[in-house]
Amino acid sequence: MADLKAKFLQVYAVLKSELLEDPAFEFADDSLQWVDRMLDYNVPGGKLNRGLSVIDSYKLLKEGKELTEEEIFLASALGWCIEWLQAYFLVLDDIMDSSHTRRGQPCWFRLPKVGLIAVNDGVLLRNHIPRILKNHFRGKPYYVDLLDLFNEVEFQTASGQMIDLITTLQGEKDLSKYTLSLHRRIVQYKTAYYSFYLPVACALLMAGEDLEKHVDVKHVLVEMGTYFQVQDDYLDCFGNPETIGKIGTDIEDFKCSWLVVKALEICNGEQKKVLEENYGKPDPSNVAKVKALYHEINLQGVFAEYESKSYEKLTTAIEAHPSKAVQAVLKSFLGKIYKRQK
Ligand code: GPP
Ligand code: MG
Ligand code: MG
Ligand code: MG
Repeated sequence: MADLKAKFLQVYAVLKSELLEDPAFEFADDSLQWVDRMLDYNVPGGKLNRGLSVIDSYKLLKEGKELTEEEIFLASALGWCIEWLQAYFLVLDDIMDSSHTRRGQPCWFRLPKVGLIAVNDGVLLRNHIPRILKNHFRGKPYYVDLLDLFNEVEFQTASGQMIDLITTLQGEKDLSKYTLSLHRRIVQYKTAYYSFYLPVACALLMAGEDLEKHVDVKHVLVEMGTYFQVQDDYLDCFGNPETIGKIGTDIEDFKCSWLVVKALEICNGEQKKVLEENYGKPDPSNVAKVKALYHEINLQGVFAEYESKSYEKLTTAIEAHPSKAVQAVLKSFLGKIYKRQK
């Protein structure tokens, strides 16, 4: 595994240098340096779970057959396309959420020299993906399906992000619209497709599979992605910023987070008033009151219960799948995220 990660990281260096030598654009030294630095700052510094799981999944689909060097390279390149997509989303998401830190460093747009140039960097990151695909997959029978997959998933994510954002609009701040079904819709679209379905779908395409025949796999992965975003919402408030590498902003941002939805379900009239008066305000004293309320109603306990129930449900769904190889892919995913602290 360590060996695979080392190989995966080597592929990043190859892809980056190809992009920097792109014949479609004559980079001057300063633009070359900008892209180089922008990529290193935003692409490889995360957990790399999404990217690595393309190779993992492909390997499991091949049922233990030794992968060729070419297969490892291609699966890694697809994994990096997902990491590029993630970098593009995060650079822009941090602007939209007014976040401060990401992966243990200031958000890219917070750097004095960057600011809103980060918007264009997001566009560039996004445009790198079809260039990587063109460089390495143009001749493959599944090339068109790959392009279509990335486009579809990007559309779904941007649609989820839109709902995430417009539900928080100033002047329409109304907690009564925050329900579990709205939350589900947001997280399914903004997180689950690109984080969970996309890596497995890439591996399936590489293995010559027809994605239309794997709707049941998609269904389980979307459920898993939903669970993953509930964890993200939980960690936004209860996680250790040192460990998760980011400082939460969901309370300040009036987000339709799983925590506030659950709190609204549990609260009595008086507690609801505390939420209404303090949720979605930037002042630390308002945020502290919301957090104190979360503790008072034991949201941590509610989450722990949700977490073990989700694990059980997902395991049952996985074990119902007819293919042992697919089961192994899904179980490996679940194992990586169950009770995660970051
Ligand atoms: C995660 O939401 C969702 C995304 C990163 C998708 C962004 C999509 C765009 C089209 C820009 P989040 O805000 O809870 O993530 P985090 O907690 O990591 O900031
Ligand atoms: Mg965010
Ligand atoms: Mg966001
Ligand atoms: Mg979050």
